[in-house]
Amino acid sequence: EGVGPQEYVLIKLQVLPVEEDGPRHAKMAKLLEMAGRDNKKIYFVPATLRPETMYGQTNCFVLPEGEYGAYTVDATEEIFIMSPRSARGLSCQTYQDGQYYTKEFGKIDCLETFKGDELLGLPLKAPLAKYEKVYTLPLLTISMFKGTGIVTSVPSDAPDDYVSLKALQDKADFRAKYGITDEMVLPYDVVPIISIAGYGEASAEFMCKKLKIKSPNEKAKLTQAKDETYLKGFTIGIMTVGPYKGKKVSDVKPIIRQEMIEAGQACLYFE
Ligand code: A2H
Repeated sequence: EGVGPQEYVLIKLQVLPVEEDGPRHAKMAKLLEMAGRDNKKIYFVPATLRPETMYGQTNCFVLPEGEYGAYTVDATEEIFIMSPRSARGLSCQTYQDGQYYTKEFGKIDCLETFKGDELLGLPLKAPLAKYEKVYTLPLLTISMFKGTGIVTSVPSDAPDDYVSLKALQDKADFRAKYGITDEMVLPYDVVPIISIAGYGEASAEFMCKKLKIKSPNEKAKLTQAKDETYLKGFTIGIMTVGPYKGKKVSDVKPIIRQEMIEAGQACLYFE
């Protein structure tokens, strides 16, 4: 795509103690215990192009059939959950001051592997989000060849996220199939965060309703909704929450990105 690499912002969503006893979260419970002994935190690290929308996070998506790993990140002394492909990519990139993410360039340390299914229904702490706790939910359209294979969900501004969360909220059988409880989805209303003239304060929801998009499989309509909201959000969007309330998205996007990086809530990833 285009010239040069794409810059993504990896958002760090911290894994909270597992809430169910079953076998599904056994590996994560063990990893949390081990990490706790070393005073380390474990994070899901979705890649995003829209760091300024993190106020609107309602959940985090993983691909149920995807293969993921838990990787040591020496530069931050943390553990990242991501695709093996992105872990290799990250290990060849610098964190700060020319220091690599991993101790040695290109050397990755995988502590555990997971099938996406084993990562569903986990509680996370998402930076800047209104909700204290959000859950990992299934998204079947995730590509394991892009970003980290994990997507943080902002249904107010991402049409894909809106229809996917809505499908889980509307369909009890869809939730049941992936072991997702009512508590993990029903309390999570769309959070209005960016006002766009003519599109209201939740442009993705507005466009999905206008185009009558009912399912994550309606690719053409979703692309139309995405193209329109993405461009408009950046060019004429105004923040309606947070410390930059009233400011233009195009002005504050780089500031919010930088603040999140400096606060240890995010880091950069190129591919
Ligand atoms: B964006 P591009 Cl609010 N599979 O983040 C599918 N989608 C992925 C992905 C993967 N492996 N990795 C990242 N993404 C999503 C926020 C957002 C995003 C908003 C609005 C639009 C938007 C919240 N989700 O993206 O192909 C991530 O969703 C519109 C394209 O590299 C990421 O940014 O251009 C975006 O797609 C990266 O897509």
